[in-house]
Amino acid sequence: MPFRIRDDVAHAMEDGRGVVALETTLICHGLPRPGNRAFAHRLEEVVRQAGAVPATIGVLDGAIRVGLTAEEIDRIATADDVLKASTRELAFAVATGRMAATTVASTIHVAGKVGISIMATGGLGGVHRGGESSLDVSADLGELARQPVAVVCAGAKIILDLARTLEVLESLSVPVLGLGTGEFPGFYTAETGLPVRRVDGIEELARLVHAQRAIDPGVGIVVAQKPPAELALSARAAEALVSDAIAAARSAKVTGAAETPYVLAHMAERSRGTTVALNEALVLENARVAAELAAVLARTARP
Ligand code: PSU
Ligand code: MN
Repeated sequence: MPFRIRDDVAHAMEDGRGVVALETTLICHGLPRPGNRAFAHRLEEVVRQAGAVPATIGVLDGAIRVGLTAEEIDRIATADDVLKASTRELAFAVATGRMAATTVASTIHVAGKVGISIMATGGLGGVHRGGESSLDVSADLGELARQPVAVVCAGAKIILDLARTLEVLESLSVPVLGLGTGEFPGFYTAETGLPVRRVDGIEELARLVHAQRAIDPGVGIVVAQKPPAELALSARAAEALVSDAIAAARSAKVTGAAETPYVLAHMAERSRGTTVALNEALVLENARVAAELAAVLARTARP
């Protein structure tokens, strides 16, 4: 088995306590160094404080680690040559011993395989702008259609074509819920004008997750909440940053897996760190809510 589950994560799963899967692409390719390392530890701490066990997932020394140790988090957050591994890259990373960070797609793939049903992240991947001709559509969407994992996020990244992203999720029969909002959030901004089904409160959300599992147990769920209001950008401010960043990526001919990290880094630089503070704050908030959801689901689980 290429999966190595940290002891406390395995025990929590055996005892039916809440576990929250966390990804490493956000740590290694989404947030700038050196702050990414302390942030990864803080993220785990937030999950613990909210009553669940965090399992940060990544590939190290030829094994998929479900629950990196503190030392492993330090290694992956500071290493130079970390692969961004979507699901199809997992086997390559395991077979070659390459250090690899997992995306939403590969994190929920691993979570689904080992039986973890909640994940937290920042913003989902989706249909890229121009995706109708480039066919650049994140593997996050296809994986959500085949892993029974609820992903707590701030919607999908504003760098994408959000309307088409929602269309694909509908085609894939993946429920998209707005937690405390009827508008699909766009990561840096709450204002997208795109409607989603609204749920209010963790208890109502938990009932919905239970119902989904009973009805269509092979499929994931998107749980989207607004980015924190104190730091969130207006739609217009976000759009200005995004269009510049995408134009820069196009002229630098950055495509494929490198595009999202490039665009995020460009916006971080142009906003002088504003987007980084916002990104960190929204991920922490999503992790807290994911942990609360995991705890409620564990408490209300049917035997
Ligand atoms: N959320 C963040 N920052 C990130 C990501 C999510 O706040 O960097 C990552 C996730 O790992 C997601 C990936 O799966 O961005 C999407 O990459 P792509 O567009 O190449 O599929
Ligand atoms: Mn892509």
